Amino acid sequence: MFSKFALEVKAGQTVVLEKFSNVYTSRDRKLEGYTHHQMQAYALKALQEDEAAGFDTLLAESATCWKEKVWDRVPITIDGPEFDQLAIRFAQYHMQLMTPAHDNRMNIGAKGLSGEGYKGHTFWDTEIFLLPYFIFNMPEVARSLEEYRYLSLPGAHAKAKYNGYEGAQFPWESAWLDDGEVTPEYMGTDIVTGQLIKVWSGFIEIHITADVAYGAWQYYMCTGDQDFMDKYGYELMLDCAKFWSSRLEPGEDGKLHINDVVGPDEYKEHVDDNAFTNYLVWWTLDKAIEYSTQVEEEKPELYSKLDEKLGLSALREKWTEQVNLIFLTQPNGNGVLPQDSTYLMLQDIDLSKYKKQAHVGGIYKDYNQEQITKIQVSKQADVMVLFLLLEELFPHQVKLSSWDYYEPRCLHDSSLSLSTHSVLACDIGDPELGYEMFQKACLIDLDNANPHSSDAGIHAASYGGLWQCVVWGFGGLRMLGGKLRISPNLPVAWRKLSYTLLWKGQKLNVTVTPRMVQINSEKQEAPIRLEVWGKEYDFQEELIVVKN
Ligand code: IFM
Repeated sequence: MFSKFALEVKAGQTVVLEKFSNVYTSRDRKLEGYTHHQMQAYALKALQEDEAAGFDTLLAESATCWKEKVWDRVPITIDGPEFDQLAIRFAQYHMQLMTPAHDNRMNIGAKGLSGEGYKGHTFWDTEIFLLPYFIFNMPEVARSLEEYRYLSLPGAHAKAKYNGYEGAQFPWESAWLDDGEVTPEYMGTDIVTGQLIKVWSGFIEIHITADVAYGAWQYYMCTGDQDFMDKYGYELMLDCAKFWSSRLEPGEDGKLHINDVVGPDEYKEHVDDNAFTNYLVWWTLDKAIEYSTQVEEEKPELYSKLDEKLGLSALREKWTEQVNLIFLTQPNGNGVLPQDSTYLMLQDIDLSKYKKQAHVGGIYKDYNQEQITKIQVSKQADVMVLFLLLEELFPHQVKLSSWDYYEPRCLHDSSLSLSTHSVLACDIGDPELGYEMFQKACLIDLDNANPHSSDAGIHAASYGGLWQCVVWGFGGLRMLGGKLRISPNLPVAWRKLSYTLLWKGQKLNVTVTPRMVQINSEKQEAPIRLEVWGKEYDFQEELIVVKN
């Protein structure tokens, strides 16, 4: 719809044009049952009210709302280069704006609300990159995102059934609740064959089903929201385990394998035993055994409901037989954890041209996907994400050797990659390397030298990643096996960092300087146990730890 305005202005005269607009859709809960005309009337009335209030009033109201809901509620202050502060605020701005916190039938699109890339679909980006920000700062929003997954179970059941499996197999790309899998089947043209490229993720990038289970658990561990678990969480996690149990394949070695998958590193298609996938599947089954036993003992009514829905008793027996047979790859002689059964044996080529590339995806100009799959080159963090999620399973030396092995082979062609590498660099004791990665991650959408990188929309998950760099990497925050740890690692460019977090409903203010961490609890509630720089503490009001 076009509007034309004509007016005469004198040279030097200022003209101010105020435009009021609003958007309503038939999916808005408050417009349910409205006819098209009723919706139009509703929207028009709202516009007239806005116009009557005037631009300045609306601007002031908006600023107050942002201040109360975001800047005062989740204050993050970096005493260091101004750009770093700007970048984290830009990340918070987008995370707030793009998250449909008002409606649990919706989730976050991979491009937020800023562009049409990925058609607004939701990926693992939510659970692994964005959810932690909300869990630690706005748990009610995190719960809504989790409820979306629960409400999407019918689509996940349909996908599992279609593929000949049981339980819930979550779609790689997800949209409206009952849509099920919405990943496009083909995209782009193969430079070698000239044919359309098949998008295998929708068929075999199956780790999403473990990521969903992990997200629910992380939410529960940090918030202690038992109501969520009773209504949704247990069922969600157990249904995921049910799928995995039916997906495991017995091998000739007596182990259970997961063959023909795409792991997080999408440059490797049709691989067997992707480490990230297998370890998280093992973790999901382990948790399912623990929770189904616990629910049976402590909540018999809930247990019989879940048993009726999922067939829990027989399942637990199967899970117990399976869990220790799952093939879990072990570090090689150099301490490197193999990403899958073939990666370390693939051809090594000189990647310097692509490591220096100005635009992502340069390797596709020289090789097609089939060829890339045969080269030791990664699109994004894979084993590194595993180290982040199940940190306590892997020794320091394995993380170090694996970082040194995989990072030079990783092109960071996905915007999800740099932040994980940054956090891991801090974990292996190199915050300067972490800072270098963080600085690059800040530029993903903010780089003036690369103005078209966001044409299809901003890179939503990278904003959760930036928060992880600042608060998890440099700020040292982590939930590990249900326990809180705050072991900061400031880069030299930062003199001080402060942030807040919610731990089981208690608000904590954290201030970090290079050699000190101070943690204050806003209300003196239950004592909190946490680990700081390798030592355990219990505190109620204030804890100050100085580094030796
Ligand atoms: O989920 C990601 C994936 O890991 C890499 N390609 C883009 C997707 C959406 O952000």
